[in-house]
Amino acid sequence: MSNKQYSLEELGWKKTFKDQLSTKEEEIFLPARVTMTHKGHVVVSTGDSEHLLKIAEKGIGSLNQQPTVGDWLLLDKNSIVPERLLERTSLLQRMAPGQEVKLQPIAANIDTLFIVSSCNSEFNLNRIERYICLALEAGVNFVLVLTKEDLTEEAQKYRKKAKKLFEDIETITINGKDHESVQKLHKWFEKGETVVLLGSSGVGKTTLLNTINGTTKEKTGSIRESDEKGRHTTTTRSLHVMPSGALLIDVPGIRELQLHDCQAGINRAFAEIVEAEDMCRFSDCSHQQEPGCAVRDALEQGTLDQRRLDNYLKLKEEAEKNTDNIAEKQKRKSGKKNKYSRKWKK
Ligand SMILES: Nc1nc2c(ncn2[C@@H]2O[C@H](COP(=O)(O)OP(=O)(O)OP(=O)(O)O)[C@@H](O)[C@H]2O)c(=O)[nH]1
Ligand SMILES: [Mg+2]
Ligand SMILES: [Zn+2]
Repeated sequence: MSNKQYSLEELGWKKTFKDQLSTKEEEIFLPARVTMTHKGHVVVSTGDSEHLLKIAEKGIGSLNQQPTVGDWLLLDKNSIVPERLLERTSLLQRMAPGQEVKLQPIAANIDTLFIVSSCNSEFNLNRIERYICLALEAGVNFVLVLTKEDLTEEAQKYRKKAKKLFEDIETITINGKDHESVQKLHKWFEKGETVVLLGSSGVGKTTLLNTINGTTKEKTGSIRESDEKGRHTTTTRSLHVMPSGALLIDVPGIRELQLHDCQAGINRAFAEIVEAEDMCRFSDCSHQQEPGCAVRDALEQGTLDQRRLDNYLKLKEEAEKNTDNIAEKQKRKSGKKNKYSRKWKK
């Protein structure tokens, strides 16, 4: 963020956050929004000033969870130590990449998710469906933004394919480098509204941010010619105040969006499959050999799409497995704590 000063409202402060503070708390605490997260630290802004907070192994100050970009914290007015993380209106999270079983918050207090994909070989229906599940589960509004329309004759073909993924999904094709083209997104940029850009590396998230801002301030990077893959240019999550007064969050390119605890989102994203499943004779039908399988019937009649079915089954299994693994880990953790407390009492 720049050195400019903002009011809390200009940073996205709303009644739902204010309502979480008692009169006493309003006196002693300063609300601050997380405007940047990077390895080991977060930057928060109170509107008047910015502060860098280190993340210790156990979190920051007395917070019981790790803050992420978009979060609201209450800081002690004197010491600037964070005391409390305000309840989020929404949270986008995924399984952390790597071997360790843990969750990673992506962004919090989001009004709209821009699922960014480009009109080239990066475009992938299965991947876009993951993002749709994530948005539906988190209860945030979402829009599909297809960049690089200027580099192909087939932008409308991509758009048509994408539109079929979900009823009424808003799908906008743009040239992210062109100021006029980007105007198509303006209705989501109302003052105080928070929009997050998510997508693979190289799809043009930062380019879009710069064009909307009318600057070249944030670093962008070319994609590889051989496979059109990005080079993971952006390495921090950051929140920016747009000229319209909206808040735009840019995030590093996502390699893998592994879903966690996403059953409701998946069911809504694949409603036609869930509907067919309900008509299978057996409630635990695997849609393989069972008699009276409505899903196989629908496939044969061409009313269900095999690709969507395969992706649905895959996402469902993955999300269930991840949910179980996290629950298992939490159980082990709380078991450990109990053991220690027993030891102390002896
Ligand atoms: N022609 C054209 N090029 C674009 C468009 N959007 C992005 N680019 C180019 O695509 C490349 C990647 O853009 P970035 O904005 O760095 O992509 P990113 O999504 O931020 O990538 P990461 O930060 O790695 O996640 C750059 O060379 C941009 O100039 C577009 O709509 N049209
Ligand atoms: Mg970027
Ligand atoms: Zn079946």
